[in-house]
Amino acid sequence: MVRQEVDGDVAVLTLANPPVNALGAALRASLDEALAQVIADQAIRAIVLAAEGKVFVGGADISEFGKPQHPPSLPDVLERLDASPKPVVAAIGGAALGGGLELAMACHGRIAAPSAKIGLPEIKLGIIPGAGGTQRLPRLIGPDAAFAMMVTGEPVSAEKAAALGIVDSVVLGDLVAAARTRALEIADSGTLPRVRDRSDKLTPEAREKFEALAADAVKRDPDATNVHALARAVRAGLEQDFDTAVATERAEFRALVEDPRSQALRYAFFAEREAARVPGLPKDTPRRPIRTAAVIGAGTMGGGIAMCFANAGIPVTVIETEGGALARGLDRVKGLYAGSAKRGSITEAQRDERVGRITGALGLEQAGEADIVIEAAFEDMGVKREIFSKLDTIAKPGAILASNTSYLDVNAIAAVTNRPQDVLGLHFFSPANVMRLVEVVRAEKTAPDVLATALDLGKRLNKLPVTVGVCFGFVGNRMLERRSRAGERLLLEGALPHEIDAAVTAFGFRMGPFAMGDLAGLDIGWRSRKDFGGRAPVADSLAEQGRFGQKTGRGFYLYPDGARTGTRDPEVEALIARVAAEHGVARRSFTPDEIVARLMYPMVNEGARILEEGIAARPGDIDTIWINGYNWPAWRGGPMHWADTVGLKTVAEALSRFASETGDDSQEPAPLLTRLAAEGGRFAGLKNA
Ligand code: T1G
Repeated sequence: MVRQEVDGDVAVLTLANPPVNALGAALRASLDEALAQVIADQAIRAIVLAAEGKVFVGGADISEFGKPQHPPSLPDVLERLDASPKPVVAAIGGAALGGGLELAMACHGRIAAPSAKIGLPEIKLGIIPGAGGTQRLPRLIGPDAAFAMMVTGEPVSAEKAAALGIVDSVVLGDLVAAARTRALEIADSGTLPRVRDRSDKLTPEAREKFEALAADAVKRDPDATNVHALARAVRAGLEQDFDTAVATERAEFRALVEDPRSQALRYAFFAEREAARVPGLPKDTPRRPIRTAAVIGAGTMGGGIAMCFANAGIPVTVIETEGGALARGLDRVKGLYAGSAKRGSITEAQRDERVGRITGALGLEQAGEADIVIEAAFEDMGVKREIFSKLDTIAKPGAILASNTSYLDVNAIAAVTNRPQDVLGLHFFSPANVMRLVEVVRAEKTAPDVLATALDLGKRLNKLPVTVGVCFGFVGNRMLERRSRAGERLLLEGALPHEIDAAVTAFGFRMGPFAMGDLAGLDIGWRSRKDFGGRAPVADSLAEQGRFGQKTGRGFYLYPDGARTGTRDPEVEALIARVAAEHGVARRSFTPDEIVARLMYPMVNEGARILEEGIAARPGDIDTIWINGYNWPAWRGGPMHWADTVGLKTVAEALSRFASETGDDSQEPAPLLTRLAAEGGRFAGLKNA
């Protein structure tokens, strides 16, 4: 837990609690005891606090929240540092996050390695720093800069941390030796520079800037209880003495730990990491080397996928069948990189490096040397089967053959090759170079090493790969189809497009389904329904009139003069009434809560079926998909976690009611949901399916 070494009259304490030195109860106790010993040891003049592994301290142990706290608490350990008559200097060799940074700020000095990331990400977990962070950071860098850092939760580089004044210096080479020197310098100086004693940064100007930032933040997200709490905690530090303000912060923090938003965000944090573990896929499964890639299709998706490889340093060939499409695709990619460089999100050198890793080529035979080939061609089974049967003879032995299909049967695609074990789906989400989620579609014959390689590749591409099984729409789109169908039905029953969109955005989505449809283009769904069957009477009627949405200036809404936000169109509302009459559907008004239930419960029901069929291994995988692929509000934890908070009995009873109201018996609760509801169970209680 904490190793002690003595080097002359300096004690070096090294935290060792893999994988991230999280400050769980055992580590806190071990650190507290070690500090007590070296502080009491007359032979020791100064102390260095170091850590093992690539992370300095990843924060408090999030898995302990909401459970009985074992002493000493982190504030107790920091009080020991405050009371220390000897200097303690932190040697920050890696990420110092949350409680890790709070620990370092309670030291008398901080030396960082160039690779260290420094931050207080608590806001992302629906809480705020709870061990002095809202008090010490403002004393180091001012309440304005501190609030700005804490309200986004984004870490800064070691260099930036030094420029701000969070760390004293950034040192290449032997970090502990540098920290040792600094600790002895402080010991020799005869003074103990405690952050809590500083007030030079707490100026009226800085306070004014802080209050303006706080007002903005609260206005931007009025329901974010933790943003309000963060403002109150920082303000307390400007109005109360240090210890009183720390107590204020602690009270705010403890209240937030019990907040359902924070419980959902902490659930999502672990669900995302759990998704990387595929039941039955041993950790030591061999991987195939991926040194080069080929993407078939230079369209929006193909170009975006190619950018993911180029961004990860993997050379990639983009293959088209004709020169014009290839040139247009490559130009689009170059334009995207130019935009990023112009905005400063990448340097010009990075732009040129990444563009340089993407080669255009004509003809499938150019894919012959690639370690992985990703097909991103037209969403048509005939096209895909033709491509895969050719790739079967062109791709080198052992190459992984992946389809970026959003819906289609990957087993049927694999079946046209003589190497079904090398075939799987990699369903990227648009825009592929931005969205983190990738549904890794495991076909019946996909070999374990191919799946393991694809999951590692997903992480290497800085994506969030979640393993799913083969069915129409896999997990995300299969559930989305249920919400779309429910939305269409609601239109016929009397809820207007803007009422439905308003209920969905109030629920926490960035956009409602109809505004989203107008943005994506109503022609896409219309064509897909024509190919795969299914009817959306209102959306189809609009598409048949050429009302495709923003791209035609009219869809569910009107977009006069290229407006980006739609306005209500009486013509559409009259059309809906006509279609409802044709279908003999009586109309009535709906409350926002009814709209949310009618849209989201069928999704949850489909999620239950997906679990029953083993298409997803666990409810957390479904939630991870919806938070990262469809912008389900993370503070609601995803559809399955949210259903647990609603109560599965409530959900099941409502679904039965919807089935009888709409005559659609596919709304009847799935057997798994019925069983859990009857037992008073929760999806969270399910072990891996
Ligand atoms: N607590 C418990 N487990 C943690 C953890 C944490 N803080 N951080 C990571 N893990 C686990 C994670 O679940 C995974 O487990 C393994 O470590 C590797 O994680 C009092 C209250 C540090 C940048 O929010 O951002 O301090 O799946 O895959 O990609 O004010 O982990 O292997 O079983 O993410 O190398 C604030 C959260 C806490 C940082 C490393 N701290 N962690 O990234 O590894 S609240 C955070 C991260 C707090 C104080 C407050 C990242 C990382 P498993 P990983 P990585």
